[in-house]
Amino acid sequence: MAKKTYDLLFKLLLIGDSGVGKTCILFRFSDDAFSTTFISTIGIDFKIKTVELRGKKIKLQIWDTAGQERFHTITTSYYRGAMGIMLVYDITNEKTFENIVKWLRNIDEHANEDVEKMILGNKSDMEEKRVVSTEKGEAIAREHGIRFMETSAKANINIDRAFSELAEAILDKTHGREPQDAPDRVTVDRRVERNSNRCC
Ligand SMILES: Nc1nc2c(ncn2[C@@H]2O[C@H](COP(=O)(O)OP(=O)(O)OP(=O)(O)O)[C@@H](O)[C@H]2O)c(=O)[nH]1
Ligand SMILES: [Mg+2]
Repeated sequence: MAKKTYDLLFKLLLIGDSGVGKTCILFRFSDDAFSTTFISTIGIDFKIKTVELRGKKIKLQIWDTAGQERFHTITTSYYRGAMGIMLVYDITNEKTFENIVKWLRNIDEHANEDVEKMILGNKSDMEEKRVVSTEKGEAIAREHGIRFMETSAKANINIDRAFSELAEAILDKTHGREPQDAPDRVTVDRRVERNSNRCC
């Protein structure tokens, strides 16, 4: 029998304007690395990292979307499967903060209703170039009842913490649920599900 290497699988999604640092946040979290070269994401990409929370091994499958408008159709098609979404803006770029409401609207339109959300104000290492205050970030998060954190992929500030908090919030919700694709137990479950869903 195949050995199960994790207890739960959580699917997370990173969204936000192009250039705010989504790929760098993910790269810091998964590989503990950072690059100053900006290579804009084409379409969508993902990375896997397993973390341990409250004695459970949780496999995080993290989808990194392209912020560029031209990929909007493909990226929004990934919202539905997400259990947690990180909305990222850049504290040195006002426009990316203003667009947070636009990204929130996208979530309302395309994601599951019970998706866990978190707003991240990234590039907090660039204090001298800051144009969005911490208070403004906190206020918009409070207004929408969402968690908030300022991060820096470059200086490795709050990156692990952000993913842990989001995963913990999902864990609180899904507590006790079985893994979705553990190789040693899906066969029977999937068949039952497929038969019961057949409608035509
Ligand atoms: N100073 C600083 N620069 C950062 C930080 N995070 C990312 N950057 C820089 O910002 C630029 C864009 O980062 P990306 O992670 O590629 O941005 P993105 O949000 O993935 O952009 P798209 O893929 O186009 O949506 C790069 O030049 C990074 O080096 C940070 O925390 N601090
Ligand atoms: Mg990217």
